[in-house]
Amino acid sequence: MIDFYYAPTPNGWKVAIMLAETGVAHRTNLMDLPKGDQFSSWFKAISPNAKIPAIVDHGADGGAQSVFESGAILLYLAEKTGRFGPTTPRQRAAFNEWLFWQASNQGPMAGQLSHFVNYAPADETYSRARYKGEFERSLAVLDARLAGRDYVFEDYSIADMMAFPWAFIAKPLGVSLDAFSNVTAWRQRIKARPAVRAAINHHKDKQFSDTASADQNTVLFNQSAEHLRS
Ligand SMILES: N[C@@H](CCC(=O)N[C@@H](CS)C(=O)NCC(=O)O)C(=O)O
Repeated sequence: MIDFYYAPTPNGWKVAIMLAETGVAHRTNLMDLPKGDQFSSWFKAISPNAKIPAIVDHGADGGAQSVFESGAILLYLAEKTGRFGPTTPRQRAAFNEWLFWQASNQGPMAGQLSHFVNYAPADETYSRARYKGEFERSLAVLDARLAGRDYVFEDYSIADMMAFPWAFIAKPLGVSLDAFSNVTAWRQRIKARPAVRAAINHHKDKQFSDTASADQNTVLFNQSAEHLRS
């Protein structure tokens, strides 16, 4: 049995998709991020960066195993189930490239764009333009990778689950996919999967409001080192 610490956000969806695709037995623990559940001591022992997603696998060899960071969780689940992941060292190197790329490029750039589009209190013209450009740049990288391919690798895999969620919500971030035809076709292909639809609808009613600005929510949007020390 796996405990899954989740909120309905792009990073939460990645793991929700993998759990739905593989059918691994799990229990979803919904985290109230605007309220600050992620800063509880018990949760920081599982996820030291105080962010979802995280899992605890109670059935791991040698006792319970906790894993934080979406890419690390996807690799762990791929290895555990023998599905959707690399099977040789050469493949592992290629998977790591695309998982690290998403976690350090596409994800943070889209996340900052989302912050300045949805939550920043005042006019943020410069910041919006900066992160829109960076997110579009990452879409161009993905588009080039997908030229002549249905998926990031030959078959549907955790590399697709990793990159899909931010591409899925590009439009509400003010980014058109029209110029990225390979990404558009890939996004449709993935969105059509029943497991993906189930995952992105998982506790959809608990999505936090796009109108809650940084002024209104000091827990979520005005963090400092103090949040991690307490
Ligand atoms: N690099 C991390 C990013 C995780 C992340 O940013 N999670 C967000 C939700 S999408 C979060 O927990 N935010 C709560 C907070 O910042 O306090 C991953 O890929 O797992």
